Amino acid sequence: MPLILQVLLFYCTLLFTLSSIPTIIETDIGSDYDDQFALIYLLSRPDLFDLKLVVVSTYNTTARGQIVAKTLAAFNRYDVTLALGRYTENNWPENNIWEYEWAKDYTLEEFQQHGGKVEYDGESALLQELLKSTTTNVYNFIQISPVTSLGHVLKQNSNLNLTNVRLFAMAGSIYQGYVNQTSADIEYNILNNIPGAQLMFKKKWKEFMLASLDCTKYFQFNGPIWQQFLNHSMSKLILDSFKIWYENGGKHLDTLQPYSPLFGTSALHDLLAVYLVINDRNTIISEELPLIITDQGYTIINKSTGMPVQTCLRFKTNESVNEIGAIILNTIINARSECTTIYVNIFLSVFSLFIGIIATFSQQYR
Ligand SMILES: [Ca+2]
Repeated sequence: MPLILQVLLFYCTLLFTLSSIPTIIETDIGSDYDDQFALIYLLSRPDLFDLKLVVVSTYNTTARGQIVAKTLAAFNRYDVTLALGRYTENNWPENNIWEYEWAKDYTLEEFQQHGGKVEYDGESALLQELLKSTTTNVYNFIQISPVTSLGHVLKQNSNLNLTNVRLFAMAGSIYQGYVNQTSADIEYNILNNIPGAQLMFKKKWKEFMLASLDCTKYFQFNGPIWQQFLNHSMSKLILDSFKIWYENGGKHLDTLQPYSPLFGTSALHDLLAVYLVINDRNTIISEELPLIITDQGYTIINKSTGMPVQTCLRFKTNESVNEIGAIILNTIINARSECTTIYVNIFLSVFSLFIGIIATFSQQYR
């Protein structure tokens, strides 16, 4: 991108974030593709999200960090801090970071040379950011990962006040499980760290909205809205990374509808958690449920001990997912071009005014 456009994009983003809410996201980006989609959508809405911190969690957090770094760089968002959660070994098949090839040549050192900020103690950085929340400085917390970094922070700081933080999480399964399962499943984000999830569900938040499997497994975009997206030059960032993820192993996931880069998306579980911030009651049916996490990892209703969680349970009509998809894909397509256009128009208006004043003065003194 030319330097002048980068500068315009940066200042345009700053202009938008003046009225948006400070936001933290915890993500295990790279394994499933939905984290990448969620992050790109979040970065496409600087009017809603003043993104402060991205924490990467579970297993190879350096590789996940590189994917976040390359995405932030694409949006010229070197003001956002990238925080690395604990690096751990594992034997889970889900550790395959199929998207890594897309970012492997963009090191964290290069990101920092470009102006990016990296915190290598991600949990400490997360705690410090959460401590900034006050009644007059409410935060969003987007949780789209096993509750690992947040889980450790909650365990070590049991008195941490989060009543000024709005939580939007992808987790759990209330009535329906994965794909065609018509009873509840143990959802992956919970299974991967049950103690962390239990702490998150016990905590008192300002607000807690949940994207559960009951909704997210239906959250796939395809058909005309996807074809229109493919034809737009601004979709390149998603298509490049989506193709690599798909070919390296993403193609084998079990989903309700078939998917491929040319046909449509896999189930974008995490993207729904970000979309919930809008509180779109025209398309989403949710209920406030008192939820707890059992020691086995099930998400169950418990009226005596469950904290209230506004839970997505289904979509209003069969068309609702397509309607949301059109909104999200158009937002991503237009984000950077619209932002730049606004600033170019402001610049041209100011320039025209300046020329007009010069012309007026030159006539007066002729
Ligand atoms: Ca995730």
